[in-house]
Amino acid sequence: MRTPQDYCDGAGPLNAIQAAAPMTRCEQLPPPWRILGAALIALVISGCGESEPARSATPIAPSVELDTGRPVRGVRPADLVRFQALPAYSEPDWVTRNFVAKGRLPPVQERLPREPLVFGSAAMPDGQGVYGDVLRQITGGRPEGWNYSAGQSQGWGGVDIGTMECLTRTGPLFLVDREALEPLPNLAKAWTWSRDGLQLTMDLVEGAKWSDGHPFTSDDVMFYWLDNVLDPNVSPLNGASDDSFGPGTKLEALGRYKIRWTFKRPFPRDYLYQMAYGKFCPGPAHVLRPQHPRYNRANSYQDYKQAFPASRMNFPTMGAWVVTEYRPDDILILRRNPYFWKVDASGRQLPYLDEMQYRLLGWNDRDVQVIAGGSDLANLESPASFVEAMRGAAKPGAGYRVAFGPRTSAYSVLMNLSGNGWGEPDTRGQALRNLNRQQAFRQAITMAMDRKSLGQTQVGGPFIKPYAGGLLASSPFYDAQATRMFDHNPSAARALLSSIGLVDRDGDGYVNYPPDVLKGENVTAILTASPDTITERTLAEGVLLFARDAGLRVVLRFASGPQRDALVASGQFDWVLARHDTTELTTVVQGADALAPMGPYTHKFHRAGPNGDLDLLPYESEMVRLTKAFIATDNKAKRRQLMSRYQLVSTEQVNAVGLIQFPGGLLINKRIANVPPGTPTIMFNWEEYALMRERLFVPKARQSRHELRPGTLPGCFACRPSAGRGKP
Ligand code: BQZ
Repeated sequence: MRTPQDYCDGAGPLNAIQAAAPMTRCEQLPPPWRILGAALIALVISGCGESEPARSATPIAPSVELDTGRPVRGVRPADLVRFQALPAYSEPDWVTRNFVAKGRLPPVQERLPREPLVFGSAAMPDGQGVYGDVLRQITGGRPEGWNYSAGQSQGWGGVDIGTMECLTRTGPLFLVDREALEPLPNLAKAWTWSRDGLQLTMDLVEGAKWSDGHPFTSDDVMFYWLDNVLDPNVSPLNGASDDSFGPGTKLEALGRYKIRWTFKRPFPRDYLYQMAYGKFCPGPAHVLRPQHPRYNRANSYQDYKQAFPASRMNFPTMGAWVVTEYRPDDILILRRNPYFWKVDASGRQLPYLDEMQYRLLGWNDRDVQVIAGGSDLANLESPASFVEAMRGAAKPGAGYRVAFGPRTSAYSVLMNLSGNGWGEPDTRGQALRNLNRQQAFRQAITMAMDRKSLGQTQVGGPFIKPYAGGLLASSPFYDAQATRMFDHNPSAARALLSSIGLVDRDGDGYVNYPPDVLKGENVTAILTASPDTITERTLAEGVLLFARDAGLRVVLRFASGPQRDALVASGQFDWVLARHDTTELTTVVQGADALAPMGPYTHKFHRAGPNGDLDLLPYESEMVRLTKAFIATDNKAKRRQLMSRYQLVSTEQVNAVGLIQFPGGLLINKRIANVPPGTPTIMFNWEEYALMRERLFVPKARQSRHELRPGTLPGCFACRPSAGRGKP
């Protein structure tokens, strides 16, 4: 007989969803009051007497370097990257000596494109770098395989971002002058719009090669588009679909290094942002196509997806590093790509760092390991770790520093707004969604939340601000006047619930459905959350507690990483605790089509049901109209006005229950140079993309002996193991 504790609310089994999805059983988690207690103690310890954190320009303690290096802001795109032939090129001496001189590798100028991508020194906080050393990182993910085009992750945490290159690049745009804001050239080195704006012709980098020396051409782009994005049997990682670039959009190759888009609406500049990481990052067609069912009848689409297991090394990439070694649940070793097509302004082929290591641990280990000296770089995105991280950095001789970025991190509760059967809800689930679709219910939930306490349970001080939902305060389009914040008011929340017929009829403290709905049982919402970080666990517990104060029964279902992603993507959720890991609510210009349910299958928490109809609520239709108008105009004032209206509608209607917003940070080993001050943990993309890790370097005097495979290069992928080029 299962104990009430099994279901975290003492009321016993609920439904298929709970039965279906293996959830973390609550008795593994200390009861909510114990976590809150612990956090409160941490708060007291951390909060009192400490000087104000990073916001207050003065360092927390003399030795805590909040930001080092020349502040780089308002950069013009061409100062950051440009394509140019340089008089001479160079590479690490050991590559010349052990590989080129021995005829095992063509000379560097033959490995580089006619005009490589050149990183401008002006935008390098510590100037041009030197070769050598390693970047050690941690990921809580695990590589599924190397077929990104067919949806396999390489372990997240920046692994994918380190190996995949895309048509344009947006991560570093936080450095770019807002007046000159446009995605940076990358595999597409230049583009021109037709006069009517319906066609966009792109020139690809000419003469660039995959890490196995095979030429990169428009064939790789067209294979990705035609046989992956447009193939209904294939779902690339990060969700590229024909919707991502506009229904009816065409792409054709005009030559080996020229492609042309044809769109249905003029000047869809927002699609240039979609052509960056994660939606348009082509894979090596010369390796993938032979496994694709359209070209290999013996293969199913599952065979194609799994044709490149994580155990196969040296999978060809266009990225700065190639995975050369993998020990499951232990480590991924990546070595410099000898064919990498980017250089510094002196013609030195990048990356500067010869090796990248990813230890395969838990997500919570990322910041812990930098503090312990076992890793060199981590997102500090768990507020519960802020105080410990700063304390450690303040210690004399600390090996790392803390660098806070803008307030672009946040958490919300997303409510499934589909009343149309998306995710095949049972009767309980359907009844709850019908409530999610009522404004009074959503407003009651947001009023029940005590955001101040939710923040304080994470960390004291000025880090965390209440988040109303909608655009984040750090967004250039944020309008405080248009932001409706519902203050914490449990009794007003109860009044709103009773105004829609939800009152506690059986005196157990929880409101019930009217007698004709689910025989008047308690209203129950299942909150899906990730157990991966302390922040997510304590926030989920907090939501449960504050909802209960307003008489609403919440049941927690913990599901981590890919499981949670699959549940959400298939609509199998009532509510989900969402970490803000996309770009539209900060940048707006990137991923704007995620601001509202623009298509039947595009939105995170409102999609079409089995019959294909998308049952939009009136306010959602207005949000769609406002977003379309925003995308269709370049007029800055008009855009600001549209987003103010969007903000008012989304916060007044409580499109999502915002909880907290806070600055993410970076923990950086002091060896590592060229980290732009104020790098956001997430803005136009994750920091791993924003940082341009190929430009990071370690000054000679600080170089370590942490490299595991010094003097080696990636072997070849398709040839017999013994023929490897790896070893010197
Ligand atoms: C950052 C990011 C880099 C995906 C992933 C992971 C997947 C989701 C999300 C984040 C991880 C880290 O986020 O948490 O800090 O390093 O990798 O790619 O959560 O499970 O599907 O959307 O970006």
